Amino acid sequence: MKMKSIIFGITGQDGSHLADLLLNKGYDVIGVARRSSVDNTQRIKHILNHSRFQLVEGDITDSGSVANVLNNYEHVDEVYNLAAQSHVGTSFSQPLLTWDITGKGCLNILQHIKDYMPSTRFYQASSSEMFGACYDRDREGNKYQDENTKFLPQSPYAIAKCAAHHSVRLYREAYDLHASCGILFNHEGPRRGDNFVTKKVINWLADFVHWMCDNNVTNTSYLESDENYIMYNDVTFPKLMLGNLDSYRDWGYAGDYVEAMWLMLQQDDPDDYVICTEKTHSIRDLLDASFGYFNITNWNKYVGQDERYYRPAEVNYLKGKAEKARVKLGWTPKHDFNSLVKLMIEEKLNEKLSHNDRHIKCV
Ligand code: NAP
Ligand code: F7E
Repeated sequence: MKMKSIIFGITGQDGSHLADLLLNKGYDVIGVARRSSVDNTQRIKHILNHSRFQLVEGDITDSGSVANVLNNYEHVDEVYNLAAQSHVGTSFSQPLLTWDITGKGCLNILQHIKDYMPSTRFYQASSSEMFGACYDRDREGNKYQDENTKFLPQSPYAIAKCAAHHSVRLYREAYDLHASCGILFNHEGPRRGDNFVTKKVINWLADFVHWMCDNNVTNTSYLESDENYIMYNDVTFPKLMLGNLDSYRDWGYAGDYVEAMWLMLQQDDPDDYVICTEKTHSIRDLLDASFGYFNITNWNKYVGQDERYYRPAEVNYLKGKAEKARVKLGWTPKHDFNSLVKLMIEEKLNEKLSHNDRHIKCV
């Protein structure tokens, strides 16, 4: 029989990748998107007319809306909750909204599943941000986080994710639901939102390289810079403004990570799994790799720091251990940090080339 799934958060990075995966596996996919005054379907344009895909309106902060969506379908095999206010920085300025969406939203879905569709399998998008300031050490003294590491959340986002995570555990144990959490470390790709650090750096670089081409800058040594701008003769380009450059993240590719979500729901027993690459890099490493792609070594000349992008509390170090996922799910990531950066840059350059026919290989 054909499998049926519902994805909350369909318009987001992961929702779009997961829909691709499930459609390829032959599922019927119902994607839930909240009402928006502008088109929010950019990432799912390619599947909107797919015969097994249906887009419906719904908002996870409204339990009536969640019920309307879920009541509309019979024999739903799997529900994925990927919906969230997912920006950590924004969660400091909008903590209550973040709580309602990222924390309470999950409970709205869980409660409905418990009451009306207890045999449906449920996936919750938990996050490595829940570890916050906590880590363990291996025998060599290296820091890592896995399923046994304590949570010490450092943002309203992470607190909301912890609440959702514990709700899933409780409902699994108390009501015998097949409900699992993927504790996913940072994952990125060409569909990543523009205000996350990887995408922000790569978008800026693509624009900068185009600016150099447009102005016939054939060698970066001709460029000068001040606090805010890069200068060439009488033309200027704004510097890349970032916040903390010293945090470390375990970055993987979103397309690999949605595979792990699906695998969790195929297991006989529900459980929680850490999903990561087991490697960590700083924001400085990200700058080395992405500027390095264009053979620009001295990125300090082009990058500034701005108070606005610092957070009131930071997660300094994330590096996961995915042994449980490797052993139980048979999951391993296909992309590493360098191939991820290359993939994101090349997709961005292709996108720009298809918008206007300019050549950017002049550096
Ligand atoms: P994303 O691109 O920000 O997508 C979030 C999705 O949630 C969007 O479709 C958004 O809709 C939707 N949404 C927000 N508020 C909603 C509401 N009230 N009702 C219904 N839908 C709502 O995030 P992502 O990177 O795909 O991440 C997917 C999930 O994994 C999120 O829960 C995130 O917190 C979690 N996570 C992400 C990472 C990562 O590195 N990407 C790591 C760990 C965990 P709009 O398009 O209308 O905004
Ligand atoms: O920041 C630093 C920033 O916003 C990464 C979400 O998907 O992954 C993501 O959360 C690091 C932080 O991701 C800028 O301070 C410096 O240390 O790309 P990010 P995040 O906060 O790690 C987790 C696992 C999730 O669950 C979240 O949903 O980069 N940083 N300068 C900056 N970050 C941003 N955004 N912008 C800057 O200018």
